[in-house]
Amino acid sequence: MRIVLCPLTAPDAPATHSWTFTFRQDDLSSRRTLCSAEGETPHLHPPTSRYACNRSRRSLFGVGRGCGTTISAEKLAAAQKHFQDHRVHAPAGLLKAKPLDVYFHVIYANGTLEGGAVPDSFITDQIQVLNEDFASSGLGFNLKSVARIENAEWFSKLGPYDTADMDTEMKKTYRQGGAGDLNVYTVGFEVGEAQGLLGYATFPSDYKEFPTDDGVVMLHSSLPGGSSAPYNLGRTLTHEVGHWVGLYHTFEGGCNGGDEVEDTAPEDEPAFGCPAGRDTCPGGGADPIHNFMDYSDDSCMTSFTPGQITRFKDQIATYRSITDEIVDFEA
Ligand SMILES: [Ca+2]
Ligand SMILES: [Ca+2]
Ligand SMILES: [Zn+2]
Repeated sequence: MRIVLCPLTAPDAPATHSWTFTFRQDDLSSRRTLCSAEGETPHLHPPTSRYACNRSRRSLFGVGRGCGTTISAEKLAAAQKHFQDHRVHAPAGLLKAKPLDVYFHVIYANGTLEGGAVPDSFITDQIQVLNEDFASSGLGFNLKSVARIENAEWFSKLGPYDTADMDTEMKKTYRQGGAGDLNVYTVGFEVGEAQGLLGYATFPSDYKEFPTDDGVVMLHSSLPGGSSAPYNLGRTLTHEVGHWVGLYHTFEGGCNGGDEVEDTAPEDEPAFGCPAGRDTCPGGGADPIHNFMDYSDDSCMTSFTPGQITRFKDQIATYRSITDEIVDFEA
């Protein structure tokens, strides 16, 4: 049994009361989800808990980024221990590996933009944003192929915890490449528990056990040019690829700091909008609201820190075999 803790402070709860919801998944293949408020007996799919767990504030309160990538404190600690024990240290400086191949999969319901039939220009613009956002690390992305798949049910209902296992089925059918190849699927997250999500991703350390699951699923209208303002400048994919290369949310672990990166200030809860100067935790200066791994608006997100870049270069060297290529020096 895998347990995913998903801390969230509800605005109508007493200020001192932090709600912790608990996922209990029997196994990854069934993705059955049990949620409960802390201290309650878990029960299957209670709407408010599920909203909170899966969709964070965007869905609960109609505002805010919804990222479905969650990890329990226990699993994070185990993953971090494994990383420390097996860490491959990438050389300092820009990563010199060749650009990663990106396999894009457009799941659509019909031929309209609302139905998920995004034009090629949205996708090429998205790859450009991704390359710009990761440029300071040296990591690059090369669009290898775009597959267009008509499936109204997947488009509408597929999500990280869908009980019908559409996520698993889709990836099993269409995923391409190996550990160092990025597969991106665009869907609608229209109904059910995934409604309101912007995206979710798998972590590098999960690849070995669940290779077919590997990749990013994202909302089609969050592509650059899409209709999901203020989340339509391409930062959903930057954020999700941040997870895919091994980064956690900047607010992971709250003020105790849990993202395993020294130079990101601890943050008590996700930031929404662009609250300049917000400072929710003692020490470390203001909250990292401009970081790609927070929940701020796309226009507010501008950077990874050097510590995050060091971490993800080592994560992808360790778990995705993405390493600097041997450079021939002139004598
Ligand atoms: Ca930190
Ligand atoms: Ca602070
Ligand atoms: Zn996220």
